[in-house]
Amino acid sequence: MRVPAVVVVAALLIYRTAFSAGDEFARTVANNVSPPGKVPEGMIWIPGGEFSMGAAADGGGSCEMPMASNDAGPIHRVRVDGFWVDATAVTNEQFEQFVKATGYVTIAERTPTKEEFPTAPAENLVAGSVVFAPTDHEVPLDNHFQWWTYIPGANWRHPLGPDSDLKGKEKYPVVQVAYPDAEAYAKWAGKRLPTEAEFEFAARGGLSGKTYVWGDEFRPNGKWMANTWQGKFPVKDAGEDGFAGIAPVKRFPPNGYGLYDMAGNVWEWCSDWYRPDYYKTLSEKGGVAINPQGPDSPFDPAEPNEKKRVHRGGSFLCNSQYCSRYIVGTRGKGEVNTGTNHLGFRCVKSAQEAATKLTAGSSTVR
Ligand SMILES: [Ca+2]
Ligand SMILES: [Cu+2]
Repeated sequence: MRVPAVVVVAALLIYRTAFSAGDEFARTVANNVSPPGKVPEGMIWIPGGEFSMGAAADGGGSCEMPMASNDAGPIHRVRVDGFWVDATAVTNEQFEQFVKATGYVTIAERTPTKEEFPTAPAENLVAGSVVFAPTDHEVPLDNHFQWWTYIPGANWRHPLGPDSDLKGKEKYPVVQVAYPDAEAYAKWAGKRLPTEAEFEFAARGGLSGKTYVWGDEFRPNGKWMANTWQGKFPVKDAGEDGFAGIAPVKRFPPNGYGLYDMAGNVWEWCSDWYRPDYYKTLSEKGGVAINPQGPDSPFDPAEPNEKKRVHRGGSFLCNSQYCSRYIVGTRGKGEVNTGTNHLGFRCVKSAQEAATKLTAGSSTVR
């Protein structure tokens, strides 16, 4: 099943050539706006501005789903208004506060109903979620069901299944949250989920067209900059970066804006519907896309019946063999009601009104 390296290289060259036209990054021009008012706790002011969005290469893989086209291209010009963003992914202790305050029950904790899944046998209608399990031997990387399994009893309190818990994991990102769960948390916190454009603007940390959120070198001076996978995927995570599996927040250096784990550790929900051709649509319109919110409806040709939203950032499972989506600008996607143990979120807060007042006629090049 393994493809000779020479074929891969040839395919990559053809691919690069085919996609090179228009794949050019221009400089990030940040808005010249001061943070409006007091800093909300745990958040960081992102000035917003104009930037080149997308990735020149898609990293040659796609985590859960094989991909027919480069959904992170073409590179196109986008402008976002200033906003606040959580410095880290939402942690277990933060999510716990929300649940305590509201009594909220996450999707993974709810028993699926006969109405939702009319054809499923009754014994399959069990609350649970999707968990990664390493394989005991090398496998062809063409079928993600080899390492993803639906585990009854898996949910945010038991991220790997009923036998797992959150003891000592207060500062770990909450996982096993579906999109409506993340949305409910955000609403409670007086925040919202980021658009994909906001996420990428924040992730780039003021840099323009770099491969990673910190620059062009994966390990500058030998330093690990993000929690990813080392070793043979999906057999054994060697954990050379200090973590085999998920890490607490703030264990790797922040990006230029002071944001942690904008690449690696856990994927994060964005509010945009997923369509692989969305950037193409924006790019064909020409000009600068202002505060893009994603397409009006979701469509993934790989699974046309599923409603998916965008995931960003990549996770501790990302690796150069299968899915290198810790590369900034690359995209992920997921069915809205499905959580996994490598998917979390962080929130943003609009400062649009205040920012508009401040920017009137004063937008300058940084
Ligand atoms: Ca790791
Ligand atoms: Cu990945």
